[in-house]
Amino acid sequence: MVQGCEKLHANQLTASRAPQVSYQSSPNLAASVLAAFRFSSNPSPQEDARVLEVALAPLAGDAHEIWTVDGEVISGHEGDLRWSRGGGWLFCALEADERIQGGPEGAARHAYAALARFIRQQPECHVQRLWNYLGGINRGEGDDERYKHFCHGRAVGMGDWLAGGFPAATAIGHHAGEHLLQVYLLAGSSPGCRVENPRQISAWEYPRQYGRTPPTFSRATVLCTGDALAISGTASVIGHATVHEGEVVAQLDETLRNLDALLASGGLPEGFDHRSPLKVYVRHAEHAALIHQTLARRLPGVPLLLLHGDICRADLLLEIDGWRYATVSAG
Ligand code: 3EB
Repeated sequence: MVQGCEKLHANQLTASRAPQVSYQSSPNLAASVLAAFRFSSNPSPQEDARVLEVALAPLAGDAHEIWTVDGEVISGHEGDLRWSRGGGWLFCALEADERIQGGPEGAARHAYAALARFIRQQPECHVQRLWNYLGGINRGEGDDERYKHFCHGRAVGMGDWLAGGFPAATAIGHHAGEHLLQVYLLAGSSPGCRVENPRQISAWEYPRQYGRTPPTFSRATVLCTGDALAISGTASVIGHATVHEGEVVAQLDETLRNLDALLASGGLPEGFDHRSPLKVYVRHAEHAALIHQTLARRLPGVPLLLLHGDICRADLLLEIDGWRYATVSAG
């Protein structure tokens, strides 16, 4: 990926292993915490640049996600960006206000242009994973759906920044008002490796029916350290089509088949284990118990965090993203 990276500073750590991601009920913000997310239906701004309140209500599981790295983390703010770095990794987040930036398209354009400007200057300039949360994601008909405006603004804001290979991503609708766009990312000092799913068409090649501007993400990234797969939002999609409309368990089964295909495609061992945290975005809160029970049976021991969010296609009832580590750590 050609990203115009500055030379790595001599004193800059090069990552030797992936950030360790876990869900916790009451986290302690140790010096080695790169980022801490609290999932909540009404997020409030946080002083600590590593802490982000994400506008999704938890439905089951421990509502804090913690990323820990090897080494001390430093952090700061720059304009409306917040960042932290340590152990060879960079976390960066931006919250944009659609009322100021011009709706979902303008907010996405602003967010991605600002992130590009900042990240390009950093030693850890290789984006491996991106998350996007916006309100009212399915409101609007056809090409006017807010998600499609977001996709267009994201592509324009990115420009040629990630043209060498889109990172893995998630885009989910929150319920905390239509003006808030939250975007955050993980970057490293060398490129990750993009992974596609042979069961699915690449999102950037989706046909016209899904919008003027196709979504710009890949299905997963093998992190530059080679020891973890960062998995994009994965749903009940085959080829480019949604399958099992209206059937929540069948959508869950299809999603699990897509996750298995991604592990194989990324060269990871089969299955998920106690170190493979998965976030499950659930459109209808009343489906949470059934989804949780089914997943707990299919994936015993896997840390699960269920969140109340809208999937970017109105006919999708759930989506799953997460991490799969290549080896079991001693710690
Ligand atoms: C799909 O497979 C479902 O726009 O960044 C999944 C992950 C989806 C990321 C994005 C969209 C995005 O097309 C939707």
